[in-house]
This record gives sequence, structure tokens and C-alpha cells, in this order.
Amino acid sequence: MFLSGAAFAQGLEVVGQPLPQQTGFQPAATELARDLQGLDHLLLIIITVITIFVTALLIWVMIRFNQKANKSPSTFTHNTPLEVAWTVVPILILFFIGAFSLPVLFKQQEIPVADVTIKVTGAQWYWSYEYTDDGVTADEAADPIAFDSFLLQRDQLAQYGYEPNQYLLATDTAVVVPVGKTVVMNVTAADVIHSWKIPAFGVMQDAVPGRLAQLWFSAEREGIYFGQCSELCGKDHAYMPITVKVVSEEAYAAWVAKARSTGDVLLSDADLAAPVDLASN
Ligand SMILES: [Cu+2]
Repeated sequence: MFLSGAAFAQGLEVVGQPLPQQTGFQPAATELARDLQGLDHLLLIIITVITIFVTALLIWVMIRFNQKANKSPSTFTHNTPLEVAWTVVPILILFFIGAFSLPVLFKQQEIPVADVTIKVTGAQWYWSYEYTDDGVTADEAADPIAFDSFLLQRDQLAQYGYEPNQYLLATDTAVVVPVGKTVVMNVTAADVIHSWKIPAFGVMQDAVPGRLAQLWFSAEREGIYFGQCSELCGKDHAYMPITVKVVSEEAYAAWVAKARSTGDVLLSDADLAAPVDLASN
């Protein structure tokens, strides 16, 4: 590897990381993630109202219609208006939810025109990345930036600039993408089904051998984002995490230029600090 003992990418804030005691969502870093979290809040309200309503009905029935309080029960078995209501009302609720959830689903699944296109291949037990269009290099015949991404062991974390609690999240190489740009990932797998997921981006896509699936995101905030393989893929399923570094356009261009000229794909402090003239690439 290309380690010189220097810490890497400490100029970046860790944004997307699961934390101890955490039960909610990670901070939304894309429009998709915001939509998903908004939908979740809407559903929580609907579920709460329905649960309170049903619980109140049950309590009312138990008090009002128990054997002591209601000694001679009526004998009717049908109430047409009531039956129509309890059929129609849930349908209306479903339509209401669909009116909010379907646009979110379509936004996820309709892949926009990409600024950067990356092919990601899941393997037992690591991820491979290939920048099929890095969005900087004009020469289409040039070899794309390509690298594998492996779990960092506990004793390697500090060397790569990560904290001890980022074990099982941090990888040796990271996916580097520019902030505010549309990134399309072509997702596939080499052996069994894996799943590429970054919670803070609101993206998760199964990686299926022999198939090409797509996902897209446009990260709004620079920083480090962690994810994990999210489809049980064998004994080391828990040991193939995903690290994405979202950087400024200038830092991204610097990283691309360096990766192409030297093969060193580690994002360095120099990449983050030294803006390059975009026109020269
Ligand atoms: Cu996997």
C-alpha cells in the first residue's frame, strides 16, 4: 500500500456513522434520504393515530359491552354503513400513503444523467470499484480508476486516520465522490448476492451476480459516510463495509489526477488542501 505514516483525510468530518445508543436515522445527506425520513415521520403519525383509535375502541368495548354492564346484548349481525366505512377508510389511508411514497420510490428508481459513473462489484468479502466515467478525464480510452476496498483491522485504523469505534465501518480505500454532483453506481456482484448501502444517502441496492442494477445519489455535504454490505453473503458478511468520502469538486479533481498518474487512490490531505485548476485536466 501507499502508506507513509501520515493520517489520511482528517480534513473531513464524519457525517454518516452509526453511533452507540442511536435508534433514529443518520443525518440525511441527500434529497433521497430526506424524503425517506419524511415518509417515515408521516407513517409514524398515521400509525400512532390508528393505534390510539383501535386501543380506545377496545377499551370502550370492554367497559361498555362487558357482561355486567350490558346484560342483554343485541342480536344483529350486520351493519352495512359500518362495513362499508371500515373497508373504504383503510383504502383511503393507503391512497394517502401512496400519494407520498410512490413519488419517493420513482425518484429513487429513475436514474438521472450522471456526472460521475462508478461500477461497484460485490465479492466475498470486499467491494471493487471502477470509475467508468470519473467526470474529469476526457479521454474515454484511458484506463479507469479501479481499486478494491477491504475492511481495516483494528490495528490499522489509526494508520488510516480512523477512530477505534469505526472498526467494521472503515475500509483501506474509499469511494471518493464530488459534493453536489450526481453519482450513478452500477451495482453487480462476482459471486453471491451482496447489497451496497449508505444509510445517510438513503440508498441500498442488491448486487446480484450476472445483473446490473443502478442507484444514484447526490451528496449535499462533504464528509465521510459509512455503510455495510446489507445482504447476508457468507461468513464474512459483517466484514465488508463501505466508506465513501464526499469532497469538494477541486479536491475530487486533484484526487482523480493523482490516482490516474500514480495509481495511488488514497485520498490524501494534499488532495483536500490543494485546489487544482479544473481547466487543466
Ligand atoms: Cu456481502
